[in-house]
Amino acid sequence: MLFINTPLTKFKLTIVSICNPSANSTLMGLYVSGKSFFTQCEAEGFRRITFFPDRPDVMSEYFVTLNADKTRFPMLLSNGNLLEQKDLENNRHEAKWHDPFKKPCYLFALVAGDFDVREKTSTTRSGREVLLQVYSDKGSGEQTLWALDSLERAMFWDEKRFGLELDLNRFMIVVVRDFNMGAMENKGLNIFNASYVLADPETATDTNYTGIEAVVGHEYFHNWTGNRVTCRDWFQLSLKEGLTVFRDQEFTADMMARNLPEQAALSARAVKRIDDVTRLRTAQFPEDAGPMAHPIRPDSYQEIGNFYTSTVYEKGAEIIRMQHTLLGEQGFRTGMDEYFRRHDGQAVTCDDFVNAMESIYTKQYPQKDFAVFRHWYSQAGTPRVKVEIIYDEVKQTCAVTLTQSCEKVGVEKLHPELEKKPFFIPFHIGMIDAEGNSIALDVSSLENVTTTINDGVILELKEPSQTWIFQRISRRPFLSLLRDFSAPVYVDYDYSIEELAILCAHDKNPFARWEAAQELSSREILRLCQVFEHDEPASLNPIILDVWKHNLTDRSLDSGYRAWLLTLPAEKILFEKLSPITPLSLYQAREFVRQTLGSAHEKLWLETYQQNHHQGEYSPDPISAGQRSLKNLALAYLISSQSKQGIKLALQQYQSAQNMTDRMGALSPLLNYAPREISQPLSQDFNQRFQDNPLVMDKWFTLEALAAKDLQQINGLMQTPLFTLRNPNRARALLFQFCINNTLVFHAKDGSAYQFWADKVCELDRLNPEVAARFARIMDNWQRYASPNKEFMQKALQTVAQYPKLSKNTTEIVSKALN
Ligand code: HT7
Ligand code: ZN
Repeated sequence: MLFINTPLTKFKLTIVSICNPSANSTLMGLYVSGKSFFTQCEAEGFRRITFFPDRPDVMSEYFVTLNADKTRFPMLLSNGNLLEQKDLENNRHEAKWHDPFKKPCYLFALVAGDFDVREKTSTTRSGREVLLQVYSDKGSGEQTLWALDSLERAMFWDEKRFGLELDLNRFMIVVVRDFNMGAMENKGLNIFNASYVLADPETATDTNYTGIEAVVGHEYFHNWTGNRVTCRDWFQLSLKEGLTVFRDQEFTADMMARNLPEQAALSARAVKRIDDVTRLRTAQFPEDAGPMAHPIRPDSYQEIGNFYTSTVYEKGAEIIRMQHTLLGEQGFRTGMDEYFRRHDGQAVTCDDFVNAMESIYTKQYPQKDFAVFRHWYSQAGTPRVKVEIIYDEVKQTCAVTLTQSCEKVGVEKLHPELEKKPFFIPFHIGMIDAEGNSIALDVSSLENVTTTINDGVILELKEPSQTWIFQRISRRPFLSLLRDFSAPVYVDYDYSIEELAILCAHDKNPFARWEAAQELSSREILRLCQVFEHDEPASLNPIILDVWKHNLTDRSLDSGYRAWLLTLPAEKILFEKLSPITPLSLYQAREFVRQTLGSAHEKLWLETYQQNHHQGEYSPDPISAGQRSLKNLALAYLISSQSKQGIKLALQQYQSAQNMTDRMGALSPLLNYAPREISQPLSQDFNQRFQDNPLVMDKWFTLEALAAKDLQQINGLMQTPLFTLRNPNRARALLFQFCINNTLVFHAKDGSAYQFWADKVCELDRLNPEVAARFARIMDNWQRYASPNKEFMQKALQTVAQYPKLSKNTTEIVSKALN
């Protein structure tokens, strides 16, 4: 506590702080990574550096002087503009920086060290010259070209799409190897986890390239949505994060569709949307159904570090996207302009953002009310929308009724007096006939319909239940529902398998077509899960075989999109549909479907492989990346079904690979499914080849963690000299990946891996509470598992809860889970 007994007039306060950055393993505040100094101040790191009213609404102008040994720390960086740099006595030097913009202290940063620098000058749309720079550890400068170019693309995109220009003369990105998250948007001095900057074809995959572009964009876009307009308090975190995720998603979609003909552009956009929705369903839907469920604007927290969640980020982005859908592209842009007009330079709330959007919406639609939309900010849980239709052949009408519901979740359950209010759900639908032709939807006499998009319409569901009657529907339609995933909800509609098969093959909306394939295969896997639970003989519904054959051979579709159409739903998404969760039989069922599809269509997979296998110079563009993803998917199907030809192709691909996507695309299925004597030498080769590249060694640890057949192998990997818990990337690569994605070993019925998890949470907690708390969340949904897993999980959680001196971060997670 600091008491200042001075009259309430202007005064100067000097504080001298002494800290020990090399002993700081939390990676919050000022710390050492390699031989350099870095800071991480969001959310509450600045208070670890000096006394300060560390809140986002306290905004100050910073003058920073850095003074250091010139040999060890030739580069001294901070936010804003460099005022002067000069040599001092005793081989020391100093640099003075000034950031002209007032900012909260969470955006403060300093870096001191020796780096490779890649830079370019660029010109903003108003004609100002700006310097863009990427600093990375010595020897890695060759790998920063893609990041620097991505930064310039982000700069141009924000000018074009939102009219937002860079407001500084210099924009720096600095790479750090030890970092708790992906990157940090400090004003003018972004600090990045190396995994989101460094890339070259030999060491980075297509996913890495896309991830770098997206994260570089994300942090750059924060300069306006987060830095120029910031949060009043941390409950408003989604104000900047949800909005900035939405902006980075749109940036990636526009980059992916760039320069493509119309059809290919549509499918590239669909690929991006599918990817985002898959991420939402894998991480956010389970979160919204568990003990950590919270609205995108949480009402309470014990430790803000625990609320950098998928809900605040990804669901937050969906809530922004719905406003974009309701206002339209132009209306949304006007709303953004209005938001900046009202709030530039301020620390504001989510309500302020919605007010700006609402002002445009009510101008556009004076008779409509936007108020209900705010419930998305105050209520948690994933709503369900039940769809019912009545088709009248005589009147040629089709009545569509939507009914919404949302169970209480998380702390909402502790408040019986609370009634959940309806959400404002923009529900995009289309109708097709049996041949896949669109049925025109006449909305002239309908209310509560927003816009028509191509051949579909947006139904505005605001009440518990509403009906829309469509006229002149001459045939019983097939419903294409929640196109483009227009709202973050579950849809309940009683499709027949045959209807789904039609949609899988013909829906004109690429997202909905993929969705139909997911629904069809989900149903089959869940049915087979019961079959395996009861040890009954299993066989695959031939309709699935037909649909997969149709899509495998539909060469009118781009490869990248086709790869998604042919991918089975992720285990985590399927877990959400099971009550109770039986992880091992679900795993068995999913594998059975994959292997059956692999062997039944072996010839087609081999052909698909050949059609998409091209050697030549690497390019991360979406068409080439799509071809690699389809051919590697083909390999995975083939090898999982023990195809000799598939194994042979993978061995060849591994040996001749000229890029990391191909190398891993071959190695991963071999490690998982081929005999150990085939895969082991390749894994060793991979390890030897890339020993000196930490990011590739992370990949190796993940490959091994996912292929491990018992806990002993994981313990063995932890004993290798390259493993350390101090580096979050390494801990994530081995431990997180093992616990999240190696279902067979992690969920073994003896519960041994759960105790292993408990030990590692405690070990990690002593070093780095932020990362430990994230790791602890793996057990969030333990109550929904079947016995005996459930009891073993509970015991493991209790072990952690009883650990002496457990951090506040991890305590919040395990106590909520056990409650
Ligand atoms: N705004 C950044 C959040 C962040 C962070 C939060 C807690 C601990 C460490 C952290 N590093 C970065 C990242 C972003 O969303 O852009
Ligand atoms: Zn962010």
